[in-house]
Amino acid sequence: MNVVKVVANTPQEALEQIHAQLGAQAVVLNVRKLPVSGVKKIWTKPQVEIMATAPEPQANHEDLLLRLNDKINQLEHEILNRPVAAPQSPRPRPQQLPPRIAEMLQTARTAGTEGDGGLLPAAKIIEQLGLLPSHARWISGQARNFLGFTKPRSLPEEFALVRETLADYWQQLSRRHAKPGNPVRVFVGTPGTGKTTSLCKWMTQEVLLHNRAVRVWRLDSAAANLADFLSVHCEVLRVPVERIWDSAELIPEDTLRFVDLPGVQVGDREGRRVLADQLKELPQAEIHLVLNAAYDLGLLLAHARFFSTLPITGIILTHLDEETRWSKCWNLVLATQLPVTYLAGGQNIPGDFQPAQPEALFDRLVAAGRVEEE
Ligand SMILES: Nc1nc2c(ncn2[C@@H]2O[C@H](COP(=O)(O)OP(=O)(O)OP(=O)(O)O)[C@@H](O)[C@H]2O)c(=O)[nH]1
Ligand SMILES: [Mg+2]
Repeated sequence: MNVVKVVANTPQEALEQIHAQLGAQAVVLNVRKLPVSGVKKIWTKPQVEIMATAPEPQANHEDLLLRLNDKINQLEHEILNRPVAAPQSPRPRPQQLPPRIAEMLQTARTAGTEGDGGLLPAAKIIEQLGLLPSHARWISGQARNFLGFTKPRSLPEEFALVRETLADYWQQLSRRHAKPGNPVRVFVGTPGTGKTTSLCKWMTQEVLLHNRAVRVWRLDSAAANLADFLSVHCEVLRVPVERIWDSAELIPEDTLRFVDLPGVQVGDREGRRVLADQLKELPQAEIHLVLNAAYDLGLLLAHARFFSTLPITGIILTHLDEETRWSKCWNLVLATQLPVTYLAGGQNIPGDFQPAQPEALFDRLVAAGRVEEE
């Protein structure tokens, strides 16, 4: 990766230099204010350092589908030709595709049935890749009821059907929870999941890449909001940051509004009550539950259950630099019936922060299974 570092007096100047060197699509990796030491502080203004790189060339949609089909074909080939494991072998790891899938697929073919428990073989395989059994049964049923269902002729066709069914369900959830216009973006969750970091990443992209006007509210709740780094980051980007929400204040309609709140521990009902009262004051808010994807699924579901009394509109998954079990993402969507809105990874700002795409997440789930197999 060719990383370019630029130091300038303002973020705008730095960005102009980055664009001149790498083009308008440059990806900003990090932004920081350079400290000024000693007596120089008196006459020197702090400078801004931006690190950026050229964007990765994007594969087009058809290429991606071709690659996915190729992967599924390889997967099918491996499953059907896989040697049966020795009887003393330990329980298969959740990400492994056990040999009984091969038997099941064979049975499904020779007997002309759809396999174990009436599940579509593709649903059975994604269960082996980590999808909870109840979700696998659900998706199998849904895929059968999907518009214009005709029995798929091959496993790749069946995977394409499951992929489409899941993506369609995800879009339904997104539409169900979408807020009209330009809602206030609010971040809630347990302490330390990456709420403020996600806000900084999102805000930085909007300011530097899209030139949007942004305002930030760093609010206290039952606990004080100690995120000083948010205020420093806003200062670097020249984004106004407030400590009190004033509902009477008139803000231009195209300004993006972000609200940062301190975390609430699971079980802290008083903290959650105070938070719920604060959320009522924010009109038409898009409320993102920020979850650390490196936690176990059981813990994530417990967190989601605790916050489910709030009007959550979507989930942001952080720490994806530490976690690659993509089945967790699908289990969360299906269990909470909330869309995952953004995926974030790493401590750098803006670093990795992208809208979540259901098709890409399905492809990653399948691809991750393949990597485990190799
Ligand atoms: N590895 C990794 N670290 C992260 C990620 N997101 C945040 N962090 C780190 O996790 C720590 C907590 O991040 P914050 O953004 O302050 O978390 P928060 O949810 O706002 O925390 P509270 O406001 O105290 O509830 C910081 O050290 C971040 O740098 C991520 O995606 N990956
Ligand atoms: Mg915070």
